[in-house]
Amino acid sequence: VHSRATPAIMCLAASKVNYVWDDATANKWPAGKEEAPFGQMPLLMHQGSVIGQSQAIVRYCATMANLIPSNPIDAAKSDMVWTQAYEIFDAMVGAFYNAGGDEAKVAAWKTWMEHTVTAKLAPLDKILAGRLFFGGDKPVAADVVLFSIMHLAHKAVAHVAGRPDWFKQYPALGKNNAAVAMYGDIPKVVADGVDAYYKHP
Ligand SMILES: N[C@@H](CCC(=O)N[C@@H](CS)C(=O)NCC(=O)O)C(=O)O
Repeated sequence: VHSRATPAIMCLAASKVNYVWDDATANKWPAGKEEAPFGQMPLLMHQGSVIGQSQAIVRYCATMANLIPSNPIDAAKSDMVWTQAYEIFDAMVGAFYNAGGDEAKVAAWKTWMEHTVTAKLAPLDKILAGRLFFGGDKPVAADVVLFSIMHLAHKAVAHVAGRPDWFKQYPALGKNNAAVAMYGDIPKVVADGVDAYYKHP
């Protein structure tokens, strides 16, 4: 399924870095739990090391994919943007796990869909400041991770009638999203037909 590993996969795809998406191990879970540093998925295995925590995995994959700006301030600016994007994801996970029953769950998704996403996008639109990419003339981790998380968000509500158009108020973010969608092998990941784990009921 597309979930917490997706932003890291998209970073590798953006720069056409080879990877193996081992969903067989994931689907045998909890068989691999003992090997996981924090007992959870996703995991990255590379050159004999096992890395847990999806955001650490994103940073490593973004490094491998040359998506981290070499200037430390530019790298921090990219990190702050993609960490903000994760707040959209985390709030979606919160709605998914809402324990208040069916009505409360739908209400939590409604709040996320109609308020949280746009509220989190508003400062990102200011930071983008009408440029095509957060990285200037080419995508950096900020662009790819934001794209990935909005892709997961769109997949989560694709079946919901009356879902909002999140980029309507933010045409520059919409253009950024459309440009990242065409970058490297990202179109292949977008079109892979793999379902999303977190979905509106
Ligand atoms: N903070 C962790 C959270 C990881 C997490 O919640 N993983 C869940 C799946 S989305 C998991 O492994 N659940 C199965 C388990 O805990 O055994 C990350 O971002 O990687």
